[in-house]
Amino acid sequence: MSLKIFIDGRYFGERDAKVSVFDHGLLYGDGVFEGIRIYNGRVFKLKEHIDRLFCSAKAILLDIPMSHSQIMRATLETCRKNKLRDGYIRLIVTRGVGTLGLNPNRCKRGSVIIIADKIQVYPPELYARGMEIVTVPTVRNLHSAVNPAIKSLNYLNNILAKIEANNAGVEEAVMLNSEGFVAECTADNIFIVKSGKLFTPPLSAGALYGITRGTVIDIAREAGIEVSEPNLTRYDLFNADECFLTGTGAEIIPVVKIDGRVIGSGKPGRLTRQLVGKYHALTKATGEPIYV
Ligand code: PXG
Repeated sequence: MSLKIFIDGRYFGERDAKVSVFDHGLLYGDGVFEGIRIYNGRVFKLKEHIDRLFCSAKAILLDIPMSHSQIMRATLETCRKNKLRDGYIRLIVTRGVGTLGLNPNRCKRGSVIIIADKIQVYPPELYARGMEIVTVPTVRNLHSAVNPAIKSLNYLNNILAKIEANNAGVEEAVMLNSEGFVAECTADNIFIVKSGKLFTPPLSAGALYGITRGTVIDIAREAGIEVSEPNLTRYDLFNADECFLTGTGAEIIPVVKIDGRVIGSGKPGRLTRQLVGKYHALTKATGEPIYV
């Protein structure tokens, strides 16, 4: 069955779901997006994702031509039309159709696209064994250039880092900022455990305000685990007891080797496994119901 894709208030089949070659989303990466998960017939953290979409849009002076509640309803409707119980939603707002010049004022109206599909996840062995990651030469965008808090369609900074990770034979890269502090990975935030406490880089180090990151911080604090957000160096990563990444796609994935250094015991750690259990329980039990 062909997917039904929402574009500006109408639904199109996969073959007909197209945007103009004059859309500045394509010409310049001018737009914002969100990646959202569907678990068990519910959209997980939908409000938080739409809030972040509006924050990203505000930062780039992009008027979203729908309200928060209209986007919420259209997202749920798109899930229903595609009969999904588990899956992945890509919410995109582009600057819209303009001229061959980067001036966004030439674009009359932003375009809203919602794709809801099945999800491809990392293989289960990777979660069981833990993954290996490397730090890469490409540094995270400066705040003063393109703020990494903006989830924009301009992902080349991350893509270059991903290529460098692939070239090193691993799946994910740790990106440092221009001062050499740990920022985040290409599509995930990073955490370490040291002496029973949880640490993750601050947003000011160049991390996205990850929704999974926020959820994990809440879960950990509720379980009485101390969480702080200091600047971290590669040395801190190498000497951690445990390490894991968080993201909508990856959920919580243990890391067991960084730049050739074995982390902790070389196996997914106890605290990481505890958080994974709590996270899975939350994804199953909460979220915006699709079928009511
Ligand atoms: N950092 C970056 C740069 C991201 O793009 C995260 C951290 C994690 O944030 P959330 O809010 O998801 O916990 C992201 C999220 C994909 C995909 O298709 C990428 C993301 C999310 C979902 C899917 O590669 N990136």
